[in-house]
Amino acid sequence: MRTLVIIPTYEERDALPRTLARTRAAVPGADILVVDDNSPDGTGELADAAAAADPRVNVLHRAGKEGLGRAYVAGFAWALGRDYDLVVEMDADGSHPPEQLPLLLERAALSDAPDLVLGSRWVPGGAVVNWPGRRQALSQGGNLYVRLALGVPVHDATGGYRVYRAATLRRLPLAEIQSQGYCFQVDMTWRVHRAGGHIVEMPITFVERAEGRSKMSRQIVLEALWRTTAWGLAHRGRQLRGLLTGRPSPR
Ligand SMILES: Nc1nc2c(ncn2[C@@H]2O[C@H](COP(=O)(O)OP(=O)(O)OP(=O)(O)O)[C@@H](O)[C@H]2O)c(=O)[nH]1
Ligand SMILES: [Mg+2]
Repeated sequence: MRTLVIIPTYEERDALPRTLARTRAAVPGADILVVDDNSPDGTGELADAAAAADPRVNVLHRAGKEGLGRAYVAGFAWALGRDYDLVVEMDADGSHPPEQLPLLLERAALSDAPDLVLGSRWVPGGAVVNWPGRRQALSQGGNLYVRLALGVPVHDATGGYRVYRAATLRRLPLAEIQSQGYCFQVDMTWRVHRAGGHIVEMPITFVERAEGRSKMSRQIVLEALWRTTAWGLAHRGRQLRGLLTGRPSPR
């Protein structure tokens, strides 16, 4: 299976080199695409140097910081313009240990052909290292809210360590996506679910970043909250209308 690992970066100068080296070692047959939003700290130049030294490393430069969602949509378009079978999302900050990727890819290649393999912190065997209780509560509470509001039957819809089948991405209206922060992950999960996709969760160990600075912000949490609420209300409204008219709406 031809595989592309997309790594979005914004000011990841300290973490990126090691993440690239670990990823190359863990999945030597996979290509890598770094999507950098013109990081002021020189991450883009660093990625260029890595690409010059290694034909499996590629770089997509974007003009400025537009959020994780936009960076991934651009990365997906790059992937779909080429001949990949599997497309991976992975953070640059070391939170998603590349050594776990072979297992996720193996699962994606099984004969039930999942549309999406979610690396999950919140299934048995999953774990989080070095996160304060506050962050764990936010992630678990957020995921509970997503499950209740949208009826998506997964435990870690907000996680960003995942494998998509390229053919599945090709069928989704990616250009429509408005989500910017990590609510992008919820948005994508829900789109795959509504399209009737087969989603499986695999336990991962998430490790809090050791270098650099988190881009999580109050604004990103609020975006996820309001968008999920709006989608949930629309979804439950459709279901209710379906019940009342005797025409149950699809999921
Ligand atoms: N290209 C691009 N990458 C981004 C942007 N925002 C975040 N990233 C990258 O996306 C990945 C996840 O961002 P983090 O800052 O780790 O955010 P997070 O994982 O939600 O938050 P923490 O768990 O606190 O680290 C990292 O590799 C970031 O460098 C952005 O606007 N553009
Ligand atoms: Mg992170």
